[in-house]
Amino acid sequence: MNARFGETDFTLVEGDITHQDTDAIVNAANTRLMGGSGVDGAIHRAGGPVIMQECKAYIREHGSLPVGEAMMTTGGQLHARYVIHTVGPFWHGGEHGEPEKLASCYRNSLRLALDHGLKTVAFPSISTGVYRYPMDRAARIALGTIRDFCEEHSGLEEVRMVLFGEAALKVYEEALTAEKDRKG
Ligand code: AR6
Repeated sequence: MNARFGETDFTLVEGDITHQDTDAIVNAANTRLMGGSGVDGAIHRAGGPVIMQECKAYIREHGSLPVGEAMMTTGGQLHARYVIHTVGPFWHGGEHGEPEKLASCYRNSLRLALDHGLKTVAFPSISTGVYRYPMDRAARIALGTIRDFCEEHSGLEEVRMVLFGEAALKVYEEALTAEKDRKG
């Protein structure tokens, strides 16, 4: 399913984030950038040790990456040249700033991509695995934030969301239909 947000093509696809051929893929990381399961584990496995080396160097220099922030490493052996690491919020019921923090993940990742002159970016559904953010709520935030950013900034050719499995894709497709109805 596709949409046009400002000058940017937006696409929803089912698949594996590590297989994407975009300039950058986004990692659903943790504040210590130490790797983990889910997307994080898959990216480090597929990209090789150079990504972890760069994450460790970043932590030594800057300390932990706060929730909602983003940093970038190279992509190692991935098709994507870069990995943007962002830390989603853990779901504590929605009254602890989770929506704002999740929106920051998408905004800061897109800003980083633009600042580095990248044209195409692929996101997974941040926070909806280990961090237990309800998928339908996360989808609304992801789509609304990406749309607002792309309508305010030119330079990105494609933003892709890569959903793991048919059920996740369906949730995002319904959210995209609602988003189109909301804003036209
Ligand atoms: N490609 C695309 N999506 C995937 C893939 C994949 N290869 N694998 C899982 N997903 P998660 P989080 C989906 O847990 O919730 C890690 O341990 C998955 O079905 O990867 O932000 C980190 O180190 C889910 O919908 O990220 C952190 O500690 C979504 O990607 C913590 O987990 C996100 O699931 C971050 O948790």
